[in-house]
Amino acid sequence: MSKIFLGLDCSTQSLTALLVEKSPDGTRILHEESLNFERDLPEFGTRSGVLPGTGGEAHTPPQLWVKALEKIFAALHAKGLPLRDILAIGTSGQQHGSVYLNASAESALVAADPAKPLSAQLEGIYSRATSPIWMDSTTSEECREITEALGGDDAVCSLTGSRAYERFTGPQIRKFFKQEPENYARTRHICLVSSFLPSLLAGRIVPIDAGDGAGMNLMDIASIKWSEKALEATAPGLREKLLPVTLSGSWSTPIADYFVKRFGLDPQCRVLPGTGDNPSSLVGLGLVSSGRIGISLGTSDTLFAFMSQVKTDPLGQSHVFASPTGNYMAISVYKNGSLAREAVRNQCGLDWKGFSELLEAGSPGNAGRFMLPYFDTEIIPRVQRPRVRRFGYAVEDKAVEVRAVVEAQMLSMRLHSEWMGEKPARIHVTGGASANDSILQVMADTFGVPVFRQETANAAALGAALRAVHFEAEQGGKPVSWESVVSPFLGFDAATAEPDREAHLALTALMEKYRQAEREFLREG
Ligand code: ADP
Ligand code: XUL
Repeated sequence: MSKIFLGLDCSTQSLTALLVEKSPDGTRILHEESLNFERDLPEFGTRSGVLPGTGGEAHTPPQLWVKALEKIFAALHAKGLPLRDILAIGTSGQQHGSVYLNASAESALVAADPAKPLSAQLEGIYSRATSPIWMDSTTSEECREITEALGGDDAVCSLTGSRAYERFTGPQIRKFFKQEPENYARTRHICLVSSFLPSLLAGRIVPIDAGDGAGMNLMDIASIKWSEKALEATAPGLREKLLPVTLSGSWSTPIADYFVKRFGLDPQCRVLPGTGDNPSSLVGLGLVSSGRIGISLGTSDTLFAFMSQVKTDPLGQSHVFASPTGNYMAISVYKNGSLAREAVRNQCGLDWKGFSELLEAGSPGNAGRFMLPYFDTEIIPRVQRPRVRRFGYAVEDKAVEVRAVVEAQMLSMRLHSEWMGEKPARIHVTGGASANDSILQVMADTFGVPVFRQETANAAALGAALRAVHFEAEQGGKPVSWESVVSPFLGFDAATAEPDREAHLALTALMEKYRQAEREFLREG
């Protein structure tokens, strides 16, 4: 008898549903369905899921997510997928984004009539028509105010896991309180995007999961509870507007009658609290024990690391979130990822095949030649004026240039993850550029560990479904290892790239030159 689980991921641009089937033959992905906000819900007028805004404002109407949820269930239902057999639903969402609900919200959710569209019945539940999302950068003043009230950057970072950032929910809430005090006062509940989705599914307001709670500058990262100090520094009366933080897997509630009657779900189906897309991807990428890091080579390069204990970045450049396994994770975002590799590829007049050939033709460590690759401004380390600096060669030397950009990216990731104190034993890669084996070889050589390519593009949705699998397995009363839940998706039979010892030594030597050059560059300002 097979069991079915649903994972839903509400990202910036799309909503993805992923069904996992667990049977005596193993666990597999049964179906993936995606809906694109701009293309499939044009009536909201978003561009790539975001309303046109000025001066760094990035908002999305929350009704778009309600309609998307209905639409994706309708699509799954129409395809005859076994919705009745879903035992549990895990959700994840773009981090930091917030939804503001008035006092009528909960009763409207409970009373929703399955004969009518859900979105039409929820139009009156908001105390703020649009939701600020993670791309919003309009709260520098509020970040400064919160930082000052809490005693400086280092104090905020060690209390909440990150310095105050414009996109984090606390500064966004403070701005709303300052600019619209009356609407703030009529706000009964503040949800995250990641807790709004399960609230719709459950027909009640669902608590905030610790993984995304850590993206608010409001949660004490060590105790996994709201920090009274941070709440006070943000806005008055905030405590009453937030449900308690919960640990992933320790809470669930039955699916709302609406989804039972309208789409045929089983009334016994459980809804879990939703987490952020990054903590969810941690599970989807199989990063459930020490020594595993994940690297996504997308538009930006992002490094995820499982951490058994809480530890914060002394330079405040990386974020620390709670992980669904009850541990922690660090996440570091490098802006000069694929776009920097593309800049070099284009400047050398190459396609990816030509780029890879030149990369392979060079020798690891580039005979001591290297670059500082700030084609754009950079987050880690903080560089505000784009500049590329080359050491020991000229830009015309294409082969050296191609190797220099990839080695610089890998060296920078290795260097700036030293503070995590967890030496990786293996790296799991995903994202568009992970298709390139030559780049993965440089990664394996730099870190000195094997690199495994993940086949799933939807790591966050898979992670959400696997959290549901883990939750259901533990209902038997015995603890179930996360390893057993993620292992069917890891493809550990063969590494995509194995490190070469000589190459690793050469790159380790180059890292010290790189460290020194970066330090001097940053000192120049
Ligand atoms: P996003 O962050 O938008 O999800 P993707 O993960 O889809 O991005 O990655 C897109 C990037 O992948 C492109 O910008 C491109 O530079 C890069 N890419 C695609 N194929 C290759 C390749 N063979 N070698 C290197 N980079 C590649
Ligand atoms: C993480 C962040 C983004 C969003 C994207 O801090 O802002 O990764 O979660 O969905």
